[in-house]
Amino acid sequence: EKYNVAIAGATGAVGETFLQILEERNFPINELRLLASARSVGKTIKFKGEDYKVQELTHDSFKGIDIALFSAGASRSLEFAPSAVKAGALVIDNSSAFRMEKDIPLVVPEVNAAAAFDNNGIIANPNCTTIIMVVALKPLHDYGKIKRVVVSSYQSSSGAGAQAMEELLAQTRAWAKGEPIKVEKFQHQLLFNVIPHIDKFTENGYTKEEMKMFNETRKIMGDDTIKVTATCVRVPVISAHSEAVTIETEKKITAEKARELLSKAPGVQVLDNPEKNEYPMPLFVAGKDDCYVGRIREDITCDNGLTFWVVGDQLRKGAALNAIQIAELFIK
Ligand code: A2P
Ligand code: 11C
Repeated sequence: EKYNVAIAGATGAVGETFLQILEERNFPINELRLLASARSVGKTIKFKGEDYKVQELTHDSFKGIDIALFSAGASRSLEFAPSAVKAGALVIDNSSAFRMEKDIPLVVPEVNAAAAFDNNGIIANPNCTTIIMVVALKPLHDYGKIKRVVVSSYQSSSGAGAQAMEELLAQTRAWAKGEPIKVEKFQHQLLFNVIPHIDKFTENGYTKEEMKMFNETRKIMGDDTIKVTATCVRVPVISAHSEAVTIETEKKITAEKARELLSKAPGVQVLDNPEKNEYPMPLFVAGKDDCYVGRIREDITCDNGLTFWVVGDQLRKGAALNAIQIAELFIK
């Protein structure tokens, strides 16, 4: 069977990755409809060697569509996803619009694939930083039950979209030419800097990105007792998010046991050879599908503590790949 697939936000950073991954995985596509803003109408995008014209995203864009992949921002999802559902499409939404809605599943296939089938037409794709963390947490939680997570993220510029990624490149070129450095997409210059501020600040002092890690982790893992304290930081990296994670578990997990559990976990690769200076880094992980874990060690400051480092390509596993893996749960 082949499916009619629409991509809302086809010209964006995630949209481009959707196309790459659909092609790589040879997703069974009958018709492909590429949607973006009026600004992009008339642009052509190549898929499997053929040119596709970008169309404007409207309420009428979804006639005959089976699967609609959304990544055009939360307000576009809120506005247009219901129209896609009405037209009979299954919506997989990459934005934060629906993630915490009670009757909308929030899915990472390695963690809670079954939840996807209990949907009313929309399935939410979690935040990229959360996805990358939970694929590593899942096998550890199943074994030792996680009580608390302390995480600091090192998020790349492309997490904020194609134009934000371009801003870091433009700042680099401007610096090299001795020209003034322009700041538009981020709050501050990102080149030669790190910015401890992703998404808006909330009343409790955490940012929305940090609260997504708290709330989404509980929903995906199906355990409202897990506590997550996150500090989310933008770093001058092009692609792939890194995270330093410390967990406290009910049952002790030794470093050796963690290595064994993580080596067997789907979607995870262990790369942990400190004697050879081998650990995951964004330059190595960008473009890869799996999340890579290294620097696994027992926390010397608490009894059942474990510390590790995880890196994932946030445009792939953190966004487009996860969404397509959700779609693959439904194809025959
Ligand atoms: P466009 O390129 O036409 O602006 P990114 O996350 O990389 O910034 O990408 C955002 C995606 O969302 C792009 O494909 C962008 O299309 C799309 N988008 C932004 N605003 C709108 C809108 N008002 N209607 C439809 N698509 C939009
Ligand atoms: C970033 N993680 O790197 C963010 C972008 O909730 O989907 C994704 C925001 C979201 O900027």
